[in-house]
Amino acid sequence: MLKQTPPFVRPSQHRHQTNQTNREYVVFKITEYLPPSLRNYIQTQLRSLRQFLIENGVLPDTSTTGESKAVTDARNRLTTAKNERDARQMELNTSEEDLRKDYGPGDIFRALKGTCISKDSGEYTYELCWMEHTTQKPKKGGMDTTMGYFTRLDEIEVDEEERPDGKGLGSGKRVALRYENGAHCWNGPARSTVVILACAESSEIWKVVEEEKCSYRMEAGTPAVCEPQADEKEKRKKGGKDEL
Ligand code: MAN
Repeated sequence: MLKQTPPFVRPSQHRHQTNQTNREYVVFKITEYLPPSLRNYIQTQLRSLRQFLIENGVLPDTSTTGESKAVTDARNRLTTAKNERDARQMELNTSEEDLRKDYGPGDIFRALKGTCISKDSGEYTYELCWMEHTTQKPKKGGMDTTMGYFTRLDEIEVDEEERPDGKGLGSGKRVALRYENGAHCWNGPARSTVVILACAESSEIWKVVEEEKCSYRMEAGTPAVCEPQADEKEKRKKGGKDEL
């Protein structure tokens, strides 16, 4: 607000005021001689001018924070830029972490990442989310239980009879996915799952067993672990191009 010092009575502390304040003072002094309607008009005009200057960052808005709009705007721009930078940094970290992860030969599991398959077994539905987590869901309702988060690829030797429907592990070395640090088991370890894979036409969980308390084993089929055919291997060696 402009100072409403009455005319002629100029308090001693005003003697060293700046030129700007003196000029304001003079304007107010003069307005005292004008008819009230004109005085009101000039005062309204002065107030609008001051407001205009505040809004355009020329004068500080001392009625609120004591800083000009330009400073507030600059501070807001800085906060926005910092938030954007932090979000980008997080994206960068996630991408770098992702690139360091092992997604198997030829990054075969990268395409499956985040997709899930499930199977009913006993009182639960078991879910396998590729390269992410495994979950135990009670069929009668209630809370889901995490059976582990994906940690690494492994290789496990199996020796099972071939099944006529082909939905078994057979015998030999098999790719396995390790899921660890799941929900804590009452009086026991954190839940974990080993998912042993065999070649199949489509991705499907074949069997789930709780081998030891809170330690689960899933057997699943997926085309992701099918060995390339001999002629496919040959093609890849030649740079993926057919011979003429
Ligand atoms: C739940 C399930 C079981 C597990 C017990 C352990 O009932 O997760 O698989 O054995 O908790 O208390």
